[in-house]
Amino acid sequence: MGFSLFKKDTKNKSDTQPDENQTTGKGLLKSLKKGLAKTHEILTIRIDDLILGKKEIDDNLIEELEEILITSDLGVKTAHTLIEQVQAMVKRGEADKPELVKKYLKDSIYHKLATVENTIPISDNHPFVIIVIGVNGTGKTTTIAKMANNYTSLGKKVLLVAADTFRAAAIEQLEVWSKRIDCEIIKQDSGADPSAVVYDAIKAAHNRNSDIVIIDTAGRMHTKVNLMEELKKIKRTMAKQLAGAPHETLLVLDATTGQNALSQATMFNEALEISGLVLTKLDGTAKGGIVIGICSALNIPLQYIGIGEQIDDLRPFDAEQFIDVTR
Ligand SMILES: Nc1nc2c(ncn2[C@@H]2O[C@H](COP(=O)(O)OP(=O)(O)OP(=O)(O)O)[C@@H](O)[C@H]2O)c(=O)[nH]1
Ligand SMILES: [Mg+2]
Repeated sequence: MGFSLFKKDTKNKSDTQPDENQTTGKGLLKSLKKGLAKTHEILTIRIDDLILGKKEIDDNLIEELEEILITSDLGVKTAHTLIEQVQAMVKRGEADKPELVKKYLKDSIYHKLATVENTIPISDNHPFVIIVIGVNGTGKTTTIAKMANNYTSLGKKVLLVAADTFRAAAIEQLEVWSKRIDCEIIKQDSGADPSAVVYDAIKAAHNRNSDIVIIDTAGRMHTKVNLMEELKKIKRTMAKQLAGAPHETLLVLDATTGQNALSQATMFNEALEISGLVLTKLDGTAKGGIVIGICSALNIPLQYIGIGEQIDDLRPFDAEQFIDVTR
């Protein structure tokens, strides 16, 4: 059985006062709309304008549709695939009205995103180990704090692991969060081997009966082979110690990077088999639509979205809501 990170009646331990709109859903919809503004525009205004008054689907309409999708932030590959599918439908006689094409596009974007449920099955694994990776500054440590806060609020015993040993400030940052959330942390001095820190942490998790272990790693460029090897070593180390670990490998992507997020996801996935994505900073960008291309190209679910810097600003991703807001 799955275990959801979020519950509607979650009591939050945060001492910050989040924007009321943010928690009531109004603010969330606003953030989502802002982050996915381009996708919203494509699926509504531009396609509506295109099909307005048109009764049949001809080559011109398909061509213009393709142009709209390609100039969007869905990504070129996703746009091509969608058009090919529309052409095949028209050929088979399954879509004889432009309205049907619009409905098909919306439905297929939904299906590209709704591949996997947004739950983390922690119940079968004790401790449940999550490793969080990504390029520099995407929001890994902040996302970890948000997740830890939610799990703690649900009564889970969380152990944070400071495996970003590259900078002393990174260890301190996680320590500050652990105090604020009131959860345990495993750390060593900066410069320590991150695999050694993780080894200690898994041992500690057994001794302390931790439910969930969340490992923070140093930001790294997806193109740096030696740094990717370091992450592989961390994963090997824990797999030897605890069968099945890590149970979740989360890649954190910064929505403001747009198309570059796809190459990050592709390379991190090749090296480390990502199990879930987190898309952060959706509160400050109009480039969030790239995630549709990533989910469909790599078949990895988007688990969470970050919509601000506060501890409450993390939401499970809901494909239905995503498509609803683009209506
Ligand atoms: N607006 C906004 N800012 C965010 C979000 N998530 C993280 N940030 C901010 O992004 C900045 C970097 O966040 P960190 O969590 O330190 O990023 P990181 O990936 O751990 O960075 P490195 O460890 O240096 O690679 C901080 O200023 C965060 O407050 C978000 O969802 N929205
Ligand atoms: Mg960090």
